[in-house]
Amino acid sequence: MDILKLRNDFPVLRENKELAYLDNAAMALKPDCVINAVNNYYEHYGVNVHRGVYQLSYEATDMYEEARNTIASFINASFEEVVFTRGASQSLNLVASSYGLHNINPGDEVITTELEHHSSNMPWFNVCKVKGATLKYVPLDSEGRITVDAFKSVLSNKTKVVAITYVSNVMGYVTPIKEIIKLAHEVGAIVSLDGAQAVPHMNVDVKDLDCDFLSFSGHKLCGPTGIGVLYGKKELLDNMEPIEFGGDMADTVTKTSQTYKATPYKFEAGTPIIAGAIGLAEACKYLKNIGLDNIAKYEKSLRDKAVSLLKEIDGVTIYNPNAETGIIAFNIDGVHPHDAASVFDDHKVCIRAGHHCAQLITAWLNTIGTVRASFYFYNTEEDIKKFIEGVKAAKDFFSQF
Ligand code: 7TS
Repeated sequence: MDILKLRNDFPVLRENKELAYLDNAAMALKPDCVINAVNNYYEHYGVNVHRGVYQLSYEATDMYEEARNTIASFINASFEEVVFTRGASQSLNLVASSYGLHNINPGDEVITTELEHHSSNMPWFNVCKVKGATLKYVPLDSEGRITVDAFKSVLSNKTKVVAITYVSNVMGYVTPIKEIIKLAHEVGAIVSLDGAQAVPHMNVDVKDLDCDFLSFSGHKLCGPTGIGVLYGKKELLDNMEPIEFGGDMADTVTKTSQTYKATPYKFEAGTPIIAGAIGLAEACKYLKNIGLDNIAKYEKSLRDKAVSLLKEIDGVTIYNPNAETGIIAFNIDGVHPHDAASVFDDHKVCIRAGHHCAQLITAWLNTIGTVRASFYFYNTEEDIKKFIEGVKAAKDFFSQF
């Protein structure tokens, strides 16, 4: 990987040479090829898909459906198994509202964890409340990890759904998901996997994992905002009810009946997110070209270097020193995470502070929030240097008070 060459693909990095962008878990920057693909659609097409009976619309439809093909192959799914959504949150909610509300009954159990982003656990809290089911949490180990043994301790033949993250957006831990999926299937449960922090950073193969659903957002993998994916096994999607109704998803509508198009279209009511899908497909090609294994390895090496430098600074608590991905959660002792973040901003370091929409793990860590630095493939050792200088500056500044 030629990092400096890759960095040159990103207008924001070209225009802000001083910037250390370390908020990649919130959103990844966009390379030229993605911006150009979106612009190309608006500039040369800008028409609706599926409905138009004219050449421009046929071509736009081809581009949109070809995007679905590219994204399907990126995660080793079939074309019909890729539903376009607004993002991971909408995908995760779709599973809960469509599968959950129709398949969960009083007395059933749903398993989730304290490592979830709110978009993963909250929809199932709601399903359990509405349906009289029980939400169970996998006890985390002393490092805050999900282990297979701990998962077994809450799994039972009452378990119907496992709603779980692949990679935590606060701790950066990779869940031992293959074993968990296998165990869940043995008791007849399905697994809704939150891949928002996994798909941009590692090879994810839905067939190999055998997950039932996988949700992720385009914007975290160098794609546009407003586009996401719900992967679902075809036989599950075929048997699920749509939760939004209207244009494009309808088949036949009379005053007394309505039927829907086949999967995936029955879940895509209204004018689709055409430019978003085209941009996301371009992002998938771009990442594939770099190689997801290369990306994972490089990010791990960056975080290991940053953690070892961070450990040398007294008065810093690192919550996930042994994580396997590019996320570091920490606090400067006695400094509110938001106060720390403002000093980082003065040093042109973009990081995130707070609960990161994951209040359960924040409570588990017994803190009000954390400072989070998150790396991507375009980060450099220079960024780490700026980051460490930021930590030292924040520590020095607040030690005056
Ligand atoms: N799941 C995980 C694991 C996430 O990290 C996020 C977003 C979502 C779901 C929701 O994705 P969205 O695109 O629908 O918003 N996480 C973060 C974050 O950590 N900081 O900002 C957004």
